[in-house]
Amino acid sequence: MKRIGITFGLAVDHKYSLHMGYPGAILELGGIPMMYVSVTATPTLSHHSDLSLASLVKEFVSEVDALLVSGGWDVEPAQYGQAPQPELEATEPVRDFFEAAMIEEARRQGKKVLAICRGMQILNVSMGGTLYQDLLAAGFDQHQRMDREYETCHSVIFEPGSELAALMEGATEVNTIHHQGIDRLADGLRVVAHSPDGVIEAVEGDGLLGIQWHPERLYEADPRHLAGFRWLMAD
Ligand SMILES: [Mn+2]
Repeated sequence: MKRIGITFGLAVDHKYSLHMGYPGAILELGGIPMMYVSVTATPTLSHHSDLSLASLVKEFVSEVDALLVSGGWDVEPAQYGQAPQPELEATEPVRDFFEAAMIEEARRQGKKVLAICRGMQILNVSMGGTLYQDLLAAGFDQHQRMDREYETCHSVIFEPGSELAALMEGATEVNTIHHQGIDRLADGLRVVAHSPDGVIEAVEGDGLLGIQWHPERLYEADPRHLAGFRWLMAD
């Protein structure tokens, strides 16, 4: 059975959270979800504080067959060289560094990475790309539909030949609960789906798949949304 490492972060201060659909989808496909909480690797009270972030993520990634980077709050704009704009919402700086290190290590070890919502954004940023801090402010439609997180809200247009499109078996309607999105795409990634108003909704790269919508909230109603997870679990 494949072991899939899943990263996650804060719900509110001092409390972690992970939508149950992420491990749920892995279990649905016969995999073992392994949860890796975002850590700094600098425990202040430890007498064994010789763990660097690099050595910690090396251990973590070694334990799994592939990596799933889950959704969450905003990416810190300093990560892509920008000052915060007024529309910026809560950020998770510790998580930014942790997940960027996990992604880098997974790529080094030749393990696949599926990155969802914030995950796709940190994937792009960690490889040198930038984000729109707020899609509405940048002139796009409203993509933040928390009131309909389990429903499809807009369509996506796939690029011909996309691996994800083939796995989706014709499903093109998705949910949308993000207010940030990819601006400049990182080298090594290619756009494979966008929304009608031009927001990048999925990217692919060598062993990399990024999805801006939330299939972990849709697969129970429409199993075609297991597509990304199937890709992650495949050899
Ligand atoms: Mn969207």
